[in-house]
Amino acid sequence: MDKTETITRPSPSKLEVNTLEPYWMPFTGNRHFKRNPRLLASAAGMYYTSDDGRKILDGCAGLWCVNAGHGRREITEAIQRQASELDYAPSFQMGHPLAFELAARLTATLPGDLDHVFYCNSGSEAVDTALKIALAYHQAKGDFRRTRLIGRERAYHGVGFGGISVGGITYNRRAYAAALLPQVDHLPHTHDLAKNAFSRGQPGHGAHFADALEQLCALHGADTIAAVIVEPVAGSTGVLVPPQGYLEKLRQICDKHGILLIFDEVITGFGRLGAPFAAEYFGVLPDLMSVAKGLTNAAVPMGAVFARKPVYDAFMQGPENAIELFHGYTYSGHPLACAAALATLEIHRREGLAERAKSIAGYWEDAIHSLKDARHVIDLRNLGIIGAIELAPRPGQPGARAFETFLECFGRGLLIRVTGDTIALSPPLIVEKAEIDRMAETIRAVLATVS
Ligand code: PXG
Repeated sequence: MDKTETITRPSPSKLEVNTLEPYWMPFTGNRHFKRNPRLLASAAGMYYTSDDGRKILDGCAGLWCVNAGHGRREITEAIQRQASELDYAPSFQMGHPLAFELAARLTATLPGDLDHVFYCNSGSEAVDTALKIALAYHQAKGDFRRTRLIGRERAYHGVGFGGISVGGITYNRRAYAAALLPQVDHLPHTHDLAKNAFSRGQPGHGAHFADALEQLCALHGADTIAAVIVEPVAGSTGVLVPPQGYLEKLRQICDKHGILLIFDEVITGFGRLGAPFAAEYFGVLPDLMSVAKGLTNAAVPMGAVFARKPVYDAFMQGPENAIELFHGYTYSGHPLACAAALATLEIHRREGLAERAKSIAGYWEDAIHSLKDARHVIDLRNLGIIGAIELAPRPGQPGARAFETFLECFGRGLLIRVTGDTIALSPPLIVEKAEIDRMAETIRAVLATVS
């Protein structure tokens, strides 16, 4: 597009886009997008409205983050009130009441002795924070050999150097290979189509994938490993549900060897599985938990790390005025984010969103698995209000079939996410049965037209 060209579309929101060129879009084919722009102008409940006035059913809660649905009035008002009362307070050596209130409310709802909260601004920052706390924890305890981090193949832990180092998505690492963290190793991923295709909920086969941690302990020396980080349900890589017994086994091996277990709950947190957190859903308590997204219903960026009592306590030593952890962000516990999070938690509590998700999860599972005979489908996966539809790749063109499906669904008023040749669905937890039906019907119809 010519740089001076002006695009002005008729729009109910009067959104005017002067030029698309200057914005370097994240994880987007910029040239394709700018030739075929897809702009969202407003949102309410389960729907976006595009800039040309079409209603788009949100099949992925934005990017797995708007769990309570769009445009929640209480959240908007809380942000507005907070902005006029206290716009910002320094986060180092100073505080403000809402940050403490939010931490107290969060920890009251967390399982086990996860009773401290460290704030940041995104999932990527939450992951890097959790990894740094894990490393610093062992140092604080005088266990200076534990410097190794273990991630997993196909994992997505955001885009910081820590996150891509423990992450396992090839394209996210390749260009930065020279600068990845040293002393990182990876568990195998748990995807086993031959044994587990079309599993409903947790697949029965594959707990043994956790035994690879014992092998890494033997290889590197268990006493050199600081932490293992996993997504309880891997999302971005195409929705990989943990096999039955797998997470329990990881926990046992970590306990046996004094290794910290980190759950990256950026997408599984805040009701997505039909429980407040995956830790509760699976009955496995991690030592550290990274969250973001649903924490504020995405209305203001915010991330956090939850730490168990012994982790926090290990740092609380030495002179009282000494800084215990050399880490933090200008916007840690930003007042607007805290206000949004408190209002979000109140909506979750009042509307019982995790319970609601649980009560509708069976219907969701049936809808996902109703696509078994749809064209191109080679696997269907689900847990809580997460669904995945894996397509056979078009020969020689990996990802093309799913991307065309995404474009065609958008044209028909349904927003889905695709990664590789997998369609991932994660609507807001307020989704109604009729909307679930529409998602399945639209995808079936579109797959019939995609070559
Ligand atoms: N950890 C996990 C498990 C995530 O899913 C991040 C960390 C990073 O969060 P931030 O806030 O830095 O983006 C994520 C992010 C998708 C998709 O469609 C998933 C994410 C982000 C964008 C798209 O699968 N997850």
